[in-house]
Amino acid sequence: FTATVLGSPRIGRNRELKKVVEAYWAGRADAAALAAVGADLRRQTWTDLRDAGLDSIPVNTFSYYDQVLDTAVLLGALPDRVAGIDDDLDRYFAAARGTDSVTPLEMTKWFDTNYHYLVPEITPSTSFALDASKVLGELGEALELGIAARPVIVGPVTFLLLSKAVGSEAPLLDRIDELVPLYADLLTQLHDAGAEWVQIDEPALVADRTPEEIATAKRVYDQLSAVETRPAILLASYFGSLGDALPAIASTGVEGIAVDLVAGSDTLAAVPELTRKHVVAGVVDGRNIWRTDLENALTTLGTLLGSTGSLAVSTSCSLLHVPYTLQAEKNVDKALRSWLAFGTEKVREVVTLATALTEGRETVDEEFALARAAASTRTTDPRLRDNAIRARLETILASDPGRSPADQRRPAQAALELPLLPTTTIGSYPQTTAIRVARAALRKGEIDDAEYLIRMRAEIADVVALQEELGLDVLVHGEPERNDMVQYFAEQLDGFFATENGWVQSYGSRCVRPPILYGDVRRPNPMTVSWITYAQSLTQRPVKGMLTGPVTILAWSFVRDDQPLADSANQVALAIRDETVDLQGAGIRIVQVDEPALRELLPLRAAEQTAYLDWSVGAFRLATSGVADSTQIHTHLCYSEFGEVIDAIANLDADVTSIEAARSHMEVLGDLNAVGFDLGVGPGVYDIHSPRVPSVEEIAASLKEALEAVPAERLWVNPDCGLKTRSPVEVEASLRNLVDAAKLVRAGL
Ligand code: THG
Ligand code: ZN
Repeated sequence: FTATVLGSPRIGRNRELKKVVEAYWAGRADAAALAAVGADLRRQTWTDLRDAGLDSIPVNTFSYYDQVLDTAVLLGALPDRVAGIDDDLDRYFAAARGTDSVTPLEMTKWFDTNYHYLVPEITPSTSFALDASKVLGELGEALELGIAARPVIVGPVTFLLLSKAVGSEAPLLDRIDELVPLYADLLTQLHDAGAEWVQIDEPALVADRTPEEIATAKRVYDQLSAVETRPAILLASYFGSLGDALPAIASTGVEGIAVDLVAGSDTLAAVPELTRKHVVAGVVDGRNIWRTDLENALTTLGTLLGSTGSLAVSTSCSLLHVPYTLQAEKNVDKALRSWLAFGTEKVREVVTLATALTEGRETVDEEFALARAAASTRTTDPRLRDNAIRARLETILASDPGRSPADQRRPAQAALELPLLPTTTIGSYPQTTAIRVARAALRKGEIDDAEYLIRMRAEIADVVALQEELGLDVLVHGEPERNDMVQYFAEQLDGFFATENGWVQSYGSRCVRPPILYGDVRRPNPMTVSWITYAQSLTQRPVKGMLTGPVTILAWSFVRDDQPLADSANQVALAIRDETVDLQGAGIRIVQVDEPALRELLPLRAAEQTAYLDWSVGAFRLATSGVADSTQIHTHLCYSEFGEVIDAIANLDADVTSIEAARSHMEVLGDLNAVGFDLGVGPGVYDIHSPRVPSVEEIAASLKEALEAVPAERLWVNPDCGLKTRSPVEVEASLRNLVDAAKLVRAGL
């Protein structure tokens, strides 16, 4: 084949799958309705890809929840605790979401993307068994429609490397020999069902792998390619370079290898075995939304012709990570529109490039001319270069001494007159029905800005009154005016475009609309000051200003590809810095700059991590060093798996850091101590992801445990994350206990 993509979005152009899945969970749709929507979406996806001109079409990329969970089902590796649930679909969703009596699988980030997968749990007693019904079903449906279907499955090496070993310390890759026969059997079944090609995804091979792991991968594909009756195997890599894994894989009998030529930089000419392989060249970026430079891509493809057996054009990874189509955007200006390509448009680029390759460039001259014209307006558009902003940034970067040392800031902040073990919350309060109703009414034009303001202020007043009554020490305004924090800031900053319908699946049925950062960042007006100062006007206690940090804003946006990410981060940081200074000027004495995504952007390869941590920490410090010593800077990080970023967290130099640590206090605090962290820290004392109300005793015990690792002068008391998703009743009860627990422990100091 000559033109393909590695996968497609599946949530539906209008989020049809999200809606029916959520209706099924709520008992408003039955399994038949769910199946019908799924079948419809698959048919539509495949026929669209075929009609666009692809000659090999990925199937089995559909999922009711997640492709890694589907792989666990394929291999008979669901956890024992759901085994008693008879219905297949209900068992599947129980593993994904839990039930009243069953905890769900953990969820974590899919490599360095914003997609989250469910982490299979493998125990010593897991006995793998093949259940190929889903992939065979989709293959059958597609073949019946006359689609040139290429089933896609997650490979055994990636499956084991992404799973979690439970009840054993041994590396899960040791279990590979249990999986190989299952995959071999699957290959034969797919062949017998009519598949000519199968795509086996092994993205784990683009991260740092030991020589032993690479040798294992080679052995696995030696064995699988030795299976007699099977489709041709396309080993798909994406999200980076294969590095040493490339010659290893190329030396096996697999027929095809997909390489990511956008995120990766493998030199194919250095691997002679590739002259006997079908190489699927990922030259169209599957993860970002920029129009491809066709000229450049065709040049790359041209250089590969000599070093590959045969060549196909593809996206660099599945299109799962971009919105369906630019056609759904009505409010994009003409210039910006011409620079963009979403899913549908990327498929067209793949076909154009494949046509240029096989039939000559002149047959698609028009497409090339359009791409060239767009590229040239993108270099000259004034929005991409604001010289005043750039000059100001340069000046600050060159002259900013940074904040004073922490031991100078501490006395300056004593005027806050906080007690030992100060109590606070992370920022958001429950998004009540009244808030949602007001937002919807504003959107539909049923109420005007003035009425919206009145309603949001009423929410803020309620939240402030509640916190005073509960006796919290540092208050927040509750963020009623924000739905998604990144979208909220992007809407107010020049240089960002917020899409109307650019939904991308984040996990399960949940989606986000990442804003598009296309130009230089400018903050035309203060973004949060009026909300925070209103809250502060209602109380004598300090109210924290709430901002999102530059790294998180970038991590959850589509970013510029025409300058280093570090430069974009500094521009966003400058806007956030200006906001902190304005908050301070308006009398706000504590400002929190959240970086929940600091860990998310960490490069997959260790060699690139130091540089990333340097610029990301630098951007945070730039954002927070404009204020006086007397202004207390807080930050919040959403996870406790610090690992390789622990030094970076200390280097953020925030006066107070709140972290998710309801589960293992001592571990996280011990890790922080080990890197010499000596600033304020608020390890979450209860888990907001559960509806359970923690008791006073429980929270007090948790605080006492924390006090064994951290002196009382540095310990803060807070939940482990924002309260947006909880009910008001749970929040009030939990916070009452939290304040009581803090008092109890304080009294014993
Ligand atoms: N904001 C953004 N990106 C994110 C997160 C975020 N990426 C990582 C993480 N947080 C993902 N978590 C979520 C949690 C909830 C939802 C989406 C991602 C969610 N989405 C609504 C839905 O699908 O119904 C739509 C929200 C909306 O209207 O904007 O609930 O916090 N940018
Ligand atoms: Zn959090």
